[in-house]
Amino acid sequence: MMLRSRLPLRETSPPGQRSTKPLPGASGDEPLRHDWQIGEVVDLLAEPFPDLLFRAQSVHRRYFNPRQVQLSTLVNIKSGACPEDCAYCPQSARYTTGVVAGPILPLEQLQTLAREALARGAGRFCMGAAWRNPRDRDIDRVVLMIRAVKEMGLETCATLGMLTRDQALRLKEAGLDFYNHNLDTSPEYYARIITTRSYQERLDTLEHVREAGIRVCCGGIIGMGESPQDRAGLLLMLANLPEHPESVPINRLVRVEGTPLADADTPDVDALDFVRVVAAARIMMPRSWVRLSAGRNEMSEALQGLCLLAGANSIFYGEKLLTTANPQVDADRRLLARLGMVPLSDAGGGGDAGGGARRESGHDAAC
Ligand code: SAM
Ligand code: DTB
Ligand code: SF4
Repeated sequence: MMLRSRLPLRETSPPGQRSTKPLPGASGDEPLRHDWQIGEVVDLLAEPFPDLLFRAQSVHRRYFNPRQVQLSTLVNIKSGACPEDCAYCPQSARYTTGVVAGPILPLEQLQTLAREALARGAGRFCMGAAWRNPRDRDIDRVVLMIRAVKEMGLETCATLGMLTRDQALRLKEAGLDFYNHNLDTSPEYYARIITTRSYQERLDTLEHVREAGIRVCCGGIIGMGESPQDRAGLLLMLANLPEHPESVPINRLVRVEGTPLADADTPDVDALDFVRVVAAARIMMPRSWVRLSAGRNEMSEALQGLCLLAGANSIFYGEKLLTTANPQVDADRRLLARLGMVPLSDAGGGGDAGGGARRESGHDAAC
């Protein structure tokens, strides 16, 4: 089903090809900030809801068409048996979660999945692996996958754990468009969640990716028992990076049975507080694609709609994330239609996902 908007969708282009004509609600351009202070981020998150959402929407309309939503499909190319101890993760070998460990996916199988994603209308294909870090021979395999997926006209994204400089360069040479590596939470809360790799190691990988010329996808998880100060700390770390990540995934914790966080004595994140984080991310990183990532399956459609109003403009599309459930494709299409929103790949691209992907390939496009 192709969705149509009543707005002339080309009025606002993705940031790589920004239109000079702002949409209603937009105001003048402001320089991007990289000097956020923790107090002002805490205050931003606590702003009265109407003011916070108005600010977020105004910023959103300055850089994006608020009716367009970018769609990415996620595939687990290597499942389970990960040596890391991330307390949220069903793929850690340290927890019994029912995830079946498997070898790296054969190339032919990956190609079939990519073809299916393309046919469903995804513009981008993201390959995830349950690795602390890939070995060089793993990179050999991923290089072949990246080439194959790119040949289909899809943009490529990978999330493989920590990378060395050389590995990042090899992925770039293969044609990788985006690399996802999350900070997950604030530096202060981090040790409560992961002990097997440091915050600095994550920052080092982000630097290697950036230096290799790959666009950065970096965000975190909300709902792991962190305080408002920690949420502010995560947003501050993201926005104060030397360049804003082109894409900022905001995950809501999916409590997977068997992981330490499944039964942790920590409250679920309040729905409106989650929206506040999305809005603050939009305000602080105005040109970035803010992705409403894990946790949508447990959210009402009204809450997802509110997140999309607060400045989220990208989702994972397809019934599965890496190991957990995501909303059905048809349900997502219906939700966007009810909101009067359109998948980016349909917006002026005649439903041609490849066309959508090409139009997004400016510096700022989402992963
Ligand atoms: N192994 C690689 C790594 O850790 O960078 C790549 C895959 S890892 C699953 C990618 C991200 O998924 C994590 O950094 C985390 O932000 C998110 N994630 C994993 N499990 C999650 C869960 N149960 N709920 C929400 N987000 C989750
Ligand atoms: C991100 O920030 N979220 C995605 C993607 N990057 C790789 C992963 C979510 C995983 C949720 C748990 C699972 O399905 O295993
Ligand atoms: Fe391994 Fe990544 Fe899961 Fe951590 S988040 S346990 S590194 S797969």
